[in-house]
Amino acid sequence: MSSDVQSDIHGGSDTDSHTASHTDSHGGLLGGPTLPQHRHLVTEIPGPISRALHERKTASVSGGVSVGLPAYIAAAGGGVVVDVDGNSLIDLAAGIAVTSVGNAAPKVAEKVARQVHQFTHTCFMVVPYEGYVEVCEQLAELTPGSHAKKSVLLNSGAEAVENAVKIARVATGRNAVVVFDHAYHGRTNLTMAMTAKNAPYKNGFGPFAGEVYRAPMSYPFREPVPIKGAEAAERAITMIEKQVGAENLAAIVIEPIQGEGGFVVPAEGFLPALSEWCTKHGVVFVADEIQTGFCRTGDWFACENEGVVPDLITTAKGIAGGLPLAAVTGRAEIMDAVHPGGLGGTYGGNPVACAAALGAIETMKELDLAARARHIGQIMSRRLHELAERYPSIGEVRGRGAMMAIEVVKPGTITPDADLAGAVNRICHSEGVLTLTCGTFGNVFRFLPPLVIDDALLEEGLAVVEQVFAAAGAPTRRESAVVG
Ligand code: PLZ
Repeated sequence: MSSDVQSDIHGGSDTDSHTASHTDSHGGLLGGPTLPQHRHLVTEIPGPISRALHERKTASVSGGVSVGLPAYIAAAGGGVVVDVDGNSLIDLAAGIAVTSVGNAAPKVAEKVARQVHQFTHTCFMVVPYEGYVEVCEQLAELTPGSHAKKSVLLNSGAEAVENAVKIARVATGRNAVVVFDHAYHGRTNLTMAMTAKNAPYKNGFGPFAGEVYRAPMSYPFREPVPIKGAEAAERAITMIEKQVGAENLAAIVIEPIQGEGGFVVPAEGFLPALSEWCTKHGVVFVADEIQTGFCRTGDWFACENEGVVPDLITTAKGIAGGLPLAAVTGRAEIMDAVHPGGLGGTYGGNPVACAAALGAIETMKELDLAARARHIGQIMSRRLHELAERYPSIGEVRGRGAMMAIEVVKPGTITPDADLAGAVNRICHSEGVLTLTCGTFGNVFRFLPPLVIDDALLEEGLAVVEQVFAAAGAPTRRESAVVG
């Protein structure tokens, strides 16, 4: 990267009213909330320096690793990511719901810097350190339920899900695991089996782990006949009882709002009914809150919305402001069912990642980011509903807090329109707004802004999305009325 690009970014005089209000304790560093909070394009996207880097990527990185937008990033903070060509993009992705506290958040950067100078690794299983214990104490305090809780720390979401299954199996002495249609739980062998969507996650990677059973999800937009949450739960429970048998079932694993599967919010009553059935039959209810957790949906955890208290909860992503950390937290007696030495890994709960998590959690508390997520949700919901009024290609606006999406369909039907969703996504990128798609049918356009994004920037990002819908050729209601 050229040094003038760096000085451009850093030297930007544009520290106007859009600059994030958090104080800058790192005057000399790139990134973080010191960056001007604006959309500012100086080249086409990706620009020439990014394109050159991408050639090197193509030559050196496995073709199996694809990139949504090949704009290479030099700095990021607040609600922007700045690329090596000096373009400042509005971040509506947060690295897939990870940098909820913002990129290079001051408390995270501070604690990481201090830790990295003290020690970087001992392996907690060899000689321990306080940070790991402190993160587990925070998890016990923050996750739903007032019962005694314990945790194990790991490196990735998939690893947390794998460990939740291991723990549930030992605690129950049973093998089977139930997951749901449209679920996403990771890319390791066991979690591939738990993930629903074949391409790109599973295709050709089998054979998959056994004893994983898939139950019907509550997906209100796609129900042939509208049914209540309790009825959808009954449908899943009948399948489980008839095809698996409660006596064989170790755990039900479910995302309270599905992430990669399409931001599917189950009908009210679905989660509580499943959780109650689990309690009655000695089945471990595992909430996979890897994407929904840590303030994203407007509560510390999405389960809280309906008062569901999971037996185990998996977390990752937002927990550590961008450093790799994940956890399984749950009822002390379940977590302690595992024999000594049964859980672990070289890097799990690495001290630098733990320091980052403590910085991120402190930031969430101090800035009340759950409230911020609710506020962001109000802004997004208002604008996306306005958009849906205009464009019948938007079949549904859904989500909660700072986790919202629109499902793109052929007007007047529920037939997915992945082409239009993809086109909108690509044009948003070239207009300087970093967005993502998701969904089993690839037709869900989702928004996961950092929770510290300022209102003006968020509104601007959503205004671009609105313009892009027209540019992508989406028919308006009036046009489709004429055609149809
Ligand atoms: N459970 C609910 O959302 C990760 C995956 C992106 P890891 N989602 C983003 C991709 O294409 O790989 C996720 C999740 C839920 C588990 C995971 C897995 O978390 O940290 O990616 O392993």
